Amino acid sequence: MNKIFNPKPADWNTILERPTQTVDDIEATVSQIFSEVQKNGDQAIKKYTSFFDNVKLDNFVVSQAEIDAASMNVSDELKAAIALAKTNITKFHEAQETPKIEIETTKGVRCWQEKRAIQKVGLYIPGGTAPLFSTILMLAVPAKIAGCDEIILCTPPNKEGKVNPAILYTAKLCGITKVYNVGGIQAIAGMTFGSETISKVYKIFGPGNQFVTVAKQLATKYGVAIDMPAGPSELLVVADETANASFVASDLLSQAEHGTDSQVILVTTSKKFLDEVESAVEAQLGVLPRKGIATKAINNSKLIYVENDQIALELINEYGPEHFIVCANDEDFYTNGIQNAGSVFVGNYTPESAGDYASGTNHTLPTNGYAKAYSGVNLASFQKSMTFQKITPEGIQNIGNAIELMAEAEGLQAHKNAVTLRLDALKAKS
Ligand code: HSO
Ligand code: ZN
Repeated sequence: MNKIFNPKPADWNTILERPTQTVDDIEATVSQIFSEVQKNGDQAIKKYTSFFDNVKLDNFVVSQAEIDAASMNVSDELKAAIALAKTNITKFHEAQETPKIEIETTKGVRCWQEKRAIQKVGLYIPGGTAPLFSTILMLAVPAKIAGCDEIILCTPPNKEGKVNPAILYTAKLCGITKVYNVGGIQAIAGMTFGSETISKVYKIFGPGNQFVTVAKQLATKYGVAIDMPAGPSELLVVADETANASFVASDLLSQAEHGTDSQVILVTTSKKFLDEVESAVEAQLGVLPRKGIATKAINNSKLIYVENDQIALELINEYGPEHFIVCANDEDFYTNGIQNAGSVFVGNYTPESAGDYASGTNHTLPTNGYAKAYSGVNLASFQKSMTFQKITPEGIQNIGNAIELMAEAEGLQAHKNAVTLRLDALKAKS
């Protein structure tokens, strides 16, 4: 791990630079596949499934029988764990429901705001080295609470052309009935344009590799919304001598094992603690099944010593981590002062894994500094805010003249007329 002592603020950005992602060469491939899927639908989707995933599928709809059968291949213990996680995620996301807001802004002018579900959403669940069935809970639970009418799920086939049973089991548990055995660019293109089999959606959610990320960005050019621009996982821990070095090391490794490009950072006000974490990481890393991946991520990671909490906080806000763990004596200083982070974990007994699976918060979060401007997935991600208004004759008399004057000043006579006609009609009546 790279140790850095008292970095100057002018150097923070360079030190905290994210591992670079090359997207230029991917864009051409993504565009090509998009235009083929737009033109040839299912046939193009199957062609690219065979090309990228090396499986030939006559039909990529996962049958109800297959979805039902998955339950046999998930242990009772795991089912109970998934049920606990689902309960907590449901509780936390149900509590995010907001009431209708209604006020009279001026006498006779009533304005209100209501939420409506996004009718059609597509969830993307990656396969690859770790089948993240927990992400289904994070996306499908709020989608159901919001009341989305159509929730479809795309996930890539494994070498045998099948979907991991835990993914199918969790999808069924969440009430998803349409599961497609399709991944990568072709899945995102399918959800963007629709095909004979896949229905077109209004918003696409979920993590993925660089190809999926670029494909989601291209989807937005065709008017499909996405949850957020995604990037490799990140964790920043701030800790002082009141923290536990092996706990902190385990947290750093938990994010490091996601991918070779994951970024984990320790910021500490104790030089002794910094050394303790370094040794603890080395000790724990050696026995991890995914040590190959985690080692590469750890090699890029930083252990940063700063003189006090104030400097630490400024540096953290400048970085804007996806996950932020606070293991410091003055917790409140950090929880009150943090401006830019996807999700915050407070205290020595709050591992980031808790939020990944079972505490109730969402684990689909902004990376790559997007925490400065984006929220993580939450109930509102599956809703739109709509505004309504109703104006009485008294109301239009109260605000009409202001509208006329402003419309006139903008040179928009027709706008002014829409008010003037009504005010004249009211005058004639009285
Ligand atoms: N930490 C990941 C989510 C996840 N972790 C799923 C385990 N499973 C999001 O950055
Ligand atoms: Zn994780």
